[in-house]
Amino acid sequence: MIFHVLTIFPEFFAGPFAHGVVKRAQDAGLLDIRIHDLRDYTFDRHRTVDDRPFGGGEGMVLKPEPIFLAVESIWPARTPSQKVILLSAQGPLFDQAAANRLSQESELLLICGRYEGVDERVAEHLADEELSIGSYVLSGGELAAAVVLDATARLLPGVLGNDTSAAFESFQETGHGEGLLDCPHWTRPADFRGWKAPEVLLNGNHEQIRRFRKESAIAKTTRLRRDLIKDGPERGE
Ligand code: 9D3
Repeated sequence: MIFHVLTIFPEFFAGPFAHGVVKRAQDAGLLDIRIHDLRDYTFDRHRTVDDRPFGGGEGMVLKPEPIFLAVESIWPARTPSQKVILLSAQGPLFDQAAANRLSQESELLLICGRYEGVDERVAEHLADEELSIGSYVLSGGELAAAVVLDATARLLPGVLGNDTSAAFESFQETGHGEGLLDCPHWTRPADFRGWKAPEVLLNGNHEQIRRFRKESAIAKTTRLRRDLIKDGPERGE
């Protein structure tokens, strides 16, 4: 899968993609990440990418010309399989279902917003969709692009030892198993500062272990994420 990222901070991405799963996926040739500097698509002396908002108000807005020109240079003959995603605080929320969906694409271009926002013509006439990673204010789309790329790349066939067969699709993660958080985990030492790992996990009885994990997943979900429990109240009380 090919990911293009369009940003005014290309150096930002040296860190997030140089480690772990994303790094290994690139080294294995399963993932190709190409970072593009938006300022390379400007022609004035100051390499201007932003301007003041029509109608007045605080802050600056990313201009449309460099963004359209960048996409048209990256994809001179853009096909319907080449999808543009605008990371913006206004988009619908990115979740595991969206990651599953994006992992089926072959080539994506992520546009990172900055300042007060991006000229609306980018959302209207260039992007296939807008995505936000959560209901909080970030200072730009770069962190969001890294999140979307990481969550999507780890689902690619072969990346996490994911099966490359057709069966793989039906096993794609839903985010929380059967609507539950993962069960809690322990590792050695069995006694750490007097805090003991549950005895049942050490006794080798796999039927007991399976039941303990199911029960502790339900208990943890009830405590931390009651909103995930089906038929339960939306908000804990
Ligand atoms: C303070 C400015 N906000 C008015 C209430 C609007 C605003 C403009 C620009 C809010 C955030 C941003 C920059 N954020 C993003 O570009 C962004 C983002 C986010 O802020 N939250 C969650 N996901 C994303 S994806 C891109």
